[in-house]
Amino acid sequence: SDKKTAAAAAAPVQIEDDRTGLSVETLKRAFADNLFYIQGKNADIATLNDYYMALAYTVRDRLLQRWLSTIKAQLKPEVKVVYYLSAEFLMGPHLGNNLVSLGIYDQVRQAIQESGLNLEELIAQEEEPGLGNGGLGRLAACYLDSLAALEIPAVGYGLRYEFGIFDQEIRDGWQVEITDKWLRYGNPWEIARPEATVEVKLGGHTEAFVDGAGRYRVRWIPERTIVGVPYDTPVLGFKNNAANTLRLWKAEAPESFDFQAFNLGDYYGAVNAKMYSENISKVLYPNDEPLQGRELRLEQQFFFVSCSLQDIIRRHLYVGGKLEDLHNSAAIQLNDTHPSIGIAELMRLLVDEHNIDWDTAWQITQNTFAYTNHTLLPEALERWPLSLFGSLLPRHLEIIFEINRRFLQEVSAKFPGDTGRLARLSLIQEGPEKFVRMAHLASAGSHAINGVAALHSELLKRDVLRDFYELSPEKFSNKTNGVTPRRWIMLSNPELAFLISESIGDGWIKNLGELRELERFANDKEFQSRWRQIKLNNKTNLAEYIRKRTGLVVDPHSLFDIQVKRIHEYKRQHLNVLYIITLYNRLKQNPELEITPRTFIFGGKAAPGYFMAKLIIKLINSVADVVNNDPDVGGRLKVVFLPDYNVTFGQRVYPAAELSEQISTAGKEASGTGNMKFSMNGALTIGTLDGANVEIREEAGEENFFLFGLTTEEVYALKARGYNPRDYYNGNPALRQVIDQLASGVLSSGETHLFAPLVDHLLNRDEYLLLADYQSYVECQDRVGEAYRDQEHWTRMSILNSARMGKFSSDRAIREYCEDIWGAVAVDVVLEEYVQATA
Ligand code: C3B
Repeated sequence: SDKKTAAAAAAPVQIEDDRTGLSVETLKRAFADNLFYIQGKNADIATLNDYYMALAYTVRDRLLQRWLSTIKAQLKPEVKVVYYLSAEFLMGPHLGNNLVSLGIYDQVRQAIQESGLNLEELIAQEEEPGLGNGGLGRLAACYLDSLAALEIPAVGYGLRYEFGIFDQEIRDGWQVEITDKWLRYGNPWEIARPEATVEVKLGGHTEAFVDGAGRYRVRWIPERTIVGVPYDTPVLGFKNNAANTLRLWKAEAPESFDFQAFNLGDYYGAVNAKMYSENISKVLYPNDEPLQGRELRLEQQFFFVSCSLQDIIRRHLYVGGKLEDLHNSAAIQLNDTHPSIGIAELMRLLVDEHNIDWDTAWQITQNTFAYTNHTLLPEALERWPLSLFGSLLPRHLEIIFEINRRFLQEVSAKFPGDTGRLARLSLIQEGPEKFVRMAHLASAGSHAINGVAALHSELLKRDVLRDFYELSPEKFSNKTNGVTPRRWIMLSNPELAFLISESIGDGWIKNLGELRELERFANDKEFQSRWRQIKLNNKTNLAEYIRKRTGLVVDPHSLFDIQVKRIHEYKRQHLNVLYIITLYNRLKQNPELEITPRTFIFGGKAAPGYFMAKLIIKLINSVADVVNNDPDVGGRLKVVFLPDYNVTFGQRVYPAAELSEQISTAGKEASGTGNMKFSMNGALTIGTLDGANVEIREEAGEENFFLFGLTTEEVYALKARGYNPRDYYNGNPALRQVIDQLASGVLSSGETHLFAPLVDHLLNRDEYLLLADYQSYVECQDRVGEAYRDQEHWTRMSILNSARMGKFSSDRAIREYCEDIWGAVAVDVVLEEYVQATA
């Protein structure tokens, strides 16, 4: 210890603030301090979660300076801010990502290790905020990451659901939904801002009046008022000074007590009103492509949109802006139609509350809003019954009628006498029951409309929004989706990230196009073997996780063939199952058959009310039972359904995948984004020409992509001719055997009726053309199995896939939005010195 003292004396004295210092010593001290003073625990009684919280606060302290400096840099009249309005943000766990963004992963790992703990274990403690269903919510999260990485001023606005997407358990092969109590142990990443609360009105009726200036005006006499309280979460840029904000609204009652009712002794009635208000942000609707919305869903949409627009206007006025110039300081993006009521709400705020004339207000609105469409499924296009809409938002319905009246006048002027077109374009769908068409409201009220992959944007113009395209072609563009390489390579696949950086430098993290330089190594034996070793390590980790979660033992040397995404008929998980049964039948017929050993891994949630999707989960589990336990199979095939697929689990899955299943019916998947994450991490794709698959194949090279199935044109043509799935059943013995087995009960412990609805669908309707694509899929899968035997060639294809995915960075997508739609530019953030607050 004499030596130690001498060393300490020799070292320069370093004074670091415990809240900002980044040395291992300071981090350790801050960590211990937070455990004691914030969690109120010491090592004797601390749980793993206490340690996680202490670390989260340690990291939070180290990002606050960035956050406040960013707000200061952006709070200026000349700055244009992007407002991303989305009913869903599927952010994933924050801790690991924030360590990556701050560039302090290594110091923190060491500090935690020297404190006698394991960083990975603490990271795993975090309960992920599951405030989204799937692709749409995760896209919003990737876009916030890129906005911050590019230092674009941006705010994500959404709902602070008390219960996010349900946790999924599997019991007896069936999905069971468990409430997601993600806030149970507190959320160290959010800060409530009750001083920025806003009021939202609902219900009631409207009254016309003439104001002092003799103008005709309308006032809304609402039935109830709800209060929106903002909760802010920082979104860090990667190794820069920017920290944007995700602002989520919680619904509260204006007063916790109705004193009138209380004085009359109606205590329960008073509390009831409070509960009613708070219901609005209680729970996320668990449908990814919603069928028919409920009243509460419309209340949710209006609630968060109204809060956000009031907030946007407040900021604009605070920096001294004039409302006439709103579009110069605000670009509002509608993430699908869920926030599209914002068009009518902004009109109401401008015309009714700020006394701006209609034409000016409409100019401002159109110039401010832009709309992204995410789906072609007709049943997913939102529309609200007029009666429901009018009773909840009477003033907005009037405004929509007026927008529609003027809009249809324009249409008549451009297409005189075309009454069919008027009916098709109208914001109101006529019929015995009338509806407000939200996609039409969004399209009419925006200056830009985009799809999320090249094919999807073309189909939008051709089908779903054809009349809007013919009316205003200049509004339309494509913005192919992207994903953030920070979370989906750096954080999820650190070994691969290390190898890449060692080989080509680390510029790829901010400029994913640089991955191209990996092409040089595609044939390099030494590089190939390291590439393979990393994949094997990731597979071994996933295998261990599978064993812990399900008890199943899978072989890390088998081909890991993975399909993770929401369960939906159009995504065709059951086509994958038809192939598994086909392989199984071949092995039963000839147990000596040489096949490539495979592990089929599935993950995904079904909407609780979607019977067929739930039956598909049961099917996967039933087939797993049979295949995994048959001695004739001898372990060469394994089928795994991993429960509770979420972002955290995705981070384990993509790095371990060798084959990515992207097998939707052509023309149905708008884009897909999992397809991009798989490919970046070196998986090969088996897929149809659907969504972004088309562009992935273009980039990767057709020789590095397993293509099968009908094209969109062929799908249309076949349906137009009259599709009869039974023709395929009758004409294909292997297929007939599989379908017959489904019907017979051999795959469902003798329960013959269990899969009857599935069989019935496939044989009599088969809307998604599984039987038509079956043979092509089987042959393609067989080619995959063959190709895997040549490991050198497979590895080359794998390297080339990663090398060529630069296009699918969300940074590229966000740059395109900024340039073509938002007109937003980067704002440099200068880190302010920490200044002691004085009274
Ligand atoms: C999804 C689509 O199904 C995906 O193809 C697409 O990649 C993502 O959006 C992101 O654009 N989507 C969704 O998750 N929820 C909806 N309501 C509509 C589309």
